[in-house]
Amino acid sequence: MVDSYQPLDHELALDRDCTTLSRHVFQQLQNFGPDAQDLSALMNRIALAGKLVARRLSRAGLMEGVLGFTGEVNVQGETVKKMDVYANEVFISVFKQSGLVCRLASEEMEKPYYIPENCPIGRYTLVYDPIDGSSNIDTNINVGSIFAIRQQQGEDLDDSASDLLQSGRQQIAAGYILYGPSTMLVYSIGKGVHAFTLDPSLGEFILSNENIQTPEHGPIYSVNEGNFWQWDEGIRDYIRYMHRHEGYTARYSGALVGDFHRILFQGGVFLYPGTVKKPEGKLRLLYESAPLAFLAEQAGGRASTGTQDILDVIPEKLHQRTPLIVGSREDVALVESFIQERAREEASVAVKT
Ligand code: P6P
Repeated sequence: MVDSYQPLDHELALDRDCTTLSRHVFQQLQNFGPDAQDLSALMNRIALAGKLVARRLSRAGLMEGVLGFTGEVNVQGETVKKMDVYANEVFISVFKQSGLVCRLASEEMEKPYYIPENCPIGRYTLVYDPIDGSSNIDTNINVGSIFAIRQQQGEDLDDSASDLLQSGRQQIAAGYILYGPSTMLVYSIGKGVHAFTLDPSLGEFILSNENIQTPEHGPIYSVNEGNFWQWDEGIRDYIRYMHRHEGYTARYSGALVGDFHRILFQGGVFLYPGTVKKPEGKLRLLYESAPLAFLAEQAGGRASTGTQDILDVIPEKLHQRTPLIVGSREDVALVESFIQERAREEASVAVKT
């Protein structure tokens, strides 16, 4: 028995190429029980959806009917891109006949989509934003898909999916797929955050970054400063602080997944605050902010509305929006401190008047 066996380089490379998503789930859970089997299969289906969307995006400019608008407006009141519809249908298709997921709740659908043949068996719900940042698609800039898996609770006999209106701490798994120079799938099942890179030659997502930790602090702040005059004073005070102090740099792509991915790896903060027109913010809670908040906390970071942890917010409706401040612990706290300072000042003025 060789007790200090050193694997050869090609053995290390082969082992790495065999660390697919489904195997990684089992490695984390250290068992092959029914729940582990479910999660492994669920992640495999997510990976398939990512590959189908990535394939279409990679050839969008060469194919008829892929780019541009459908002429429809979705439940969010946003114009729908052809790619939004395609990606939404991809997720539905890969979960049909899977026996895994009973319901899919999507940004693109007013009500959840039920897969009745799966419901007696699959008690999971997939909540997802099939293509986030679709305004970037026609100019070939990165976009993403965001997902979370929740356990269906109760029978949902009236198809109201009211059991989905629970805090993000009920999420079993969450992640995103970033369609960038390479296609990456980043996920967590509550045991750290891990990234897989699609190897087109294999057609597999292969483990590329394990146990990602977001730095306590980073130089990047990511926000659409075009909304400056619509923000509350506390956010404006924070932005003025960014402008007046060295060591900060702005990065903003207009697509949440890419902006979040940068913060996850390099540190700093992404924020989409409420505005005068949209005090609740633009980003959706259930399938955008809560999944990313789950990842942020798993990577040692934080996610806040500005006054409350995102993962503690209990939605009152499926497509509820929320302000989002997410990233390094110190940087999220700095934004919150400006909000709190303004609130104190406004409270003391109110007392005096
Ligand atoms: P704005 C894309 O439409 C999106 O939902 C997110 O991906 C992105 O972070 C945000 O909206 C961009 O919004 O108002 O800066 O264009």
